[in-house]
Amino acid sequence: MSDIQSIRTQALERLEHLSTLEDAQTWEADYLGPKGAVKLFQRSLGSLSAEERPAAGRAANDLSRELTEAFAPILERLQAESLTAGMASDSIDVTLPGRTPTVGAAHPINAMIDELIEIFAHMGFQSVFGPEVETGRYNFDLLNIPADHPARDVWDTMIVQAPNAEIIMRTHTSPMQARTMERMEPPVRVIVPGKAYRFEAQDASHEWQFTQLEGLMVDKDVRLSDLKGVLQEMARQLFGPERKVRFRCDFFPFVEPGVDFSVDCAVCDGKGCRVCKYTGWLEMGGAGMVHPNVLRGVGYDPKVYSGFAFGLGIERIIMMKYGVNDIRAFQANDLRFLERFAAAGA
Ligand code: FA5
Repeated sequence: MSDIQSIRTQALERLEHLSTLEDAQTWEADYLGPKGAVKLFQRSLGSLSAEERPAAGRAANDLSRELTEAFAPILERLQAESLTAGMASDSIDVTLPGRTPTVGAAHPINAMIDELIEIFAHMGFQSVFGPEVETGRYNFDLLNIPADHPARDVWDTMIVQAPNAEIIMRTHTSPMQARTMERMEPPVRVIVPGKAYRFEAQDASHEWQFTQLEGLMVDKDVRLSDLKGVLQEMARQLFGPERKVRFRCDFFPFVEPGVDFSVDCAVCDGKGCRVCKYTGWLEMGGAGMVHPNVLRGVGYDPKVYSGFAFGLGIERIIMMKYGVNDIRAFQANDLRFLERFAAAGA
């Protein structure tokens, strides 16, 4: 019996000093495990006399219960402490700032197309889209540019199907004028955003593939002043309420009269700066009253109907609005350039 007393004293004494989960596991094995002191004592009961055995057996059972009960809360506390320590050392540092996920944004050209669609929708224009691979008939013939016309040379055409150059990459969005009028009766009020292609040397303001916005309005009594009003409104919406539009005579075979149109420079307020090359004006595109031959070509009677058309370069508008000085940046896929527009909410 003195054995069991000393096991109890020693076990309770060690229990008080347990400070880690490993210590606790060792203690449990030493006293309560299958080879622990209590079990060994129980196994040794057989060597006792018949009188001593019952009391010793009871004492062993009492001790086993007492130690189990005393050990349980200590084990629970050490397990909880070990879990907290593990989380602090090898998992998440909740104080670190999170990683911002990369969020995509529309390409500046697509964002500008959306902006233009919205502006023109408010003026009653619907958006239509057409093929980038065109026939000479729509790209030239129906636009009053016959095969032998010198103006055909102005458009540096990319030929898809030689030798008669009938299938080409469209050199402008104007072929959609005839395609739209063939499908619709007046009144016609459309814009056509889309890609155009020209076989020309690239520089800071010229690309071989670029984007245009065509506009076409045909009805009874459409006048040059309507064209001016529509483009003025577009410029105000794009660049601010103070903007003015300027028209100067220009030649395009499919309009009569033909004009080029510019907007006074928003950067210097028309005073002259690097962006507008010190002229105070930024050229945006060509325009004019639809030529009677174009109207006739699609079966409209020019004595009844009149209309205006315009075509502008979308990259050039973005360049003006955001001060981009090289058109080649739009297709270079440099994220530093593209992210500027995402940040501007363009
Ligand atoms: C035309 O393409 C005519 N179709 C515009 C038009 C439509 C006139 C309807 C009358 C009536 P032009 O070649 O000037 O015209 O091009 C119009 C605009 O497209 C230019 O002012 C410019 O902003 C843009 N552009 C033309 N060529 C390029 C190019 N290589 N790179 C980038 N933008 C270009």
